[in-house]
Amino acid sequence: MNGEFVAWEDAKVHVLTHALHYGTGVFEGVRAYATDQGPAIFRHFDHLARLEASAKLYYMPLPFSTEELRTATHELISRSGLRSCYIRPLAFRGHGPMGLDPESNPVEVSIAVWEWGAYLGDAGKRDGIRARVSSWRRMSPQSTIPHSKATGQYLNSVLAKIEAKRAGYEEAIMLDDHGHVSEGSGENLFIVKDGTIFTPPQTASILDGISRRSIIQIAADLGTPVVERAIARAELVLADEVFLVGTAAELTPVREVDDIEIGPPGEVTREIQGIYDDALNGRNPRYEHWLDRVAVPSAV
Ligand code: PPE
Repeated sequence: MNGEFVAWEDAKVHVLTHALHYGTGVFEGVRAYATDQGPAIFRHFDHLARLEASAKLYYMPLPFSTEELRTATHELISRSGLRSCYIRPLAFRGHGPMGLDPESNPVEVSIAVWEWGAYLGDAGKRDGIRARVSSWRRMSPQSTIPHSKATGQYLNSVLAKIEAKRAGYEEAIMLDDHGHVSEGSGENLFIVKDGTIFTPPQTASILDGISRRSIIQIAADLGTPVVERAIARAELVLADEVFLVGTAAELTPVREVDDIEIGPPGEVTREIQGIYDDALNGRNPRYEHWLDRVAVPSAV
């Protein structure tokens, strides 16, 4: 936290922290996986680059370089003793003047690690989840910045998630302000139709997901065509396969949308999920360059 290692119970902020009042923070969600050669952080550089981009879009200068954040994360994992973990870097406007102009508030930075299992459940990863199209639209780029992973913007996802859960579904799928499919509350979305994979484009109010990029690369390497284009709501239920991808959710199939059965996880989903799981867990040499390996003291 702000350059120091702080015990879990001491990692606290003042109630007048600017970001608590106005949502002026940016963050990342990253995972490290236990491999034969110790913990490996998946696409760490890409996540840190996106953190910088998120901060830039909100006029927030980061007080640490990417390399400093990377080194601190390595040491944090090493000290924690965790072999696999979720990693949450956060940069936010701290305690200072109140009011909407944050530019003289300090930018504080923390990184936390903890164990976090399957985000949409182990059964969800295996058998697929039930999703509904949200009544809430994904935030418009005309009012905030979908490309920035900013804390305040997550109120939008929180509303969608609460609505979906209370109605008995595991996840919400949000449309953009044109009524085209955008993404899940915390995942990007893919559909498969007649052997082609489709995913909403950068202009559909999506977060530029790092799992999304990885899936596009894996599909390209398999020779499976991937098309980034606007997706109509009806195409979700008419798809052969639907799946969600994100750091927390990894690759989670969707078996039902709006109470209409799509079916158990299909062939394309299964194949890509298998390759992706191997890549995450350091079992596929082809994707070794995606791993940032953490040196930890060997067990005594
Ligand atoms: N869209 C949204 C809105 C989103 O929050 C995420 C990640 C993604 C897409 C996928 O991005 P990526 O992780 O780079 O593939 N959501 C993070 C936060 C989840 C949370 O509940 O917190 C995550 O998966 O870590």
